[in-house]
Amino acid sequence: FESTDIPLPTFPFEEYMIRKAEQVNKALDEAVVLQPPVKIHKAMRYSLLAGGKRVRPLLCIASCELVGGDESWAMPAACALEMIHTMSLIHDDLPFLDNDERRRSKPASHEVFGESTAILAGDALLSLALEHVAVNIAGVSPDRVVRAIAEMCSAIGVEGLVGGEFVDIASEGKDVSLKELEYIHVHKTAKLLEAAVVCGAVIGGGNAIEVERVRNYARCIGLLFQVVDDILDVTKSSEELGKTAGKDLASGKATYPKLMGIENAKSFAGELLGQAIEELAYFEASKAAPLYFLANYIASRQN
Ligand code: GRG
Repeated sequence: FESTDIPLPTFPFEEYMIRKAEQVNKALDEAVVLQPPVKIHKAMRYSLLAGGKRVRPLLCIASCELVGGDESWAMPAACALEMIHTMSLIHDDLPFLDNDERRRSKPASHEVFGESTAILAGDALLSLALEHVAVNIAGVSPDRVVRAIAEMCSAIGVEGLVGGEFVDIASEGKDVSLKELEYIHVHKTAKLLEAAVVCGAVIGGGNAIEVERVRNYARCIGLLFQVVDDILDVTKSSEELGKTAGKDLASGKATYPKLMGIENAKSFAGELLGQAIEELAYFEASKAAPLYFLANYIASRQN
């Protein structure tokens, strides 16, 4: 489902991703200092610095730069988004939620530090995220900072991650309709990706039209992210099927391929990618290139 009919601008995307991810990793490393009480700080750093594609920070920075902002303005928000994402993964892996022993190719936080420390490390990352934005954004007017924080909070709470997780848990063992599946994915996955690009555009000084365009772009790639995830679950090699994909299939969890068939799920992914790219047509192509390639990366990723 690559958008083969749309000409690719020339852009060193891989180099861009590596460079930006390095900057983000450095900023994250500096944001959580190892200090007493050591165990909880270790747990926070363990999960935050355990790898990860850094998609949300990259979206935030790319969106800020798209509307003429500077990377340094967006960096505290980019780090905050990764802290929020990481805390949601720590909590999601807990035995009473998804009960996953591994995350980002390493033992899950609760396996290493115990459940209570994992819960508290997640809580600490969440509050640090918001504090980090409020305290560390420099050179940006306070009203933009407040708007960015509000956008993040809405992606965290019942209109976002919490709401999506709640409905996901509530629908366990039941037949899930396509509409319910979309609700879960929009809230569990798409909202934080949306917050990432919107925060970037707001911090970068984007006008209302620009913010709306990137918001629409993000809504498409957010859902695309999950549709692709579901397709990967089906198409992963049989060797990998013993792990996460196998678990999802065995648990009878609803997925796009299950509800609409693999071919329809692939077409849906193609449509979402096309729509996302259409939203970017509003911007100068050279400036929109990072977001353009990020959408293609999400569509064609293999993990
Ligand atoms: C936010 C207060 C609060 C609580 C958390 C547990 C929970 C509520 C929500 C679950 C959220 C969740 C685990 C959503 C799935 C998100 C997702 C698509 C994860 C995979 O993202 P990638 O592929 O992972 O970007 P990496 O490791 O690359 O960062």
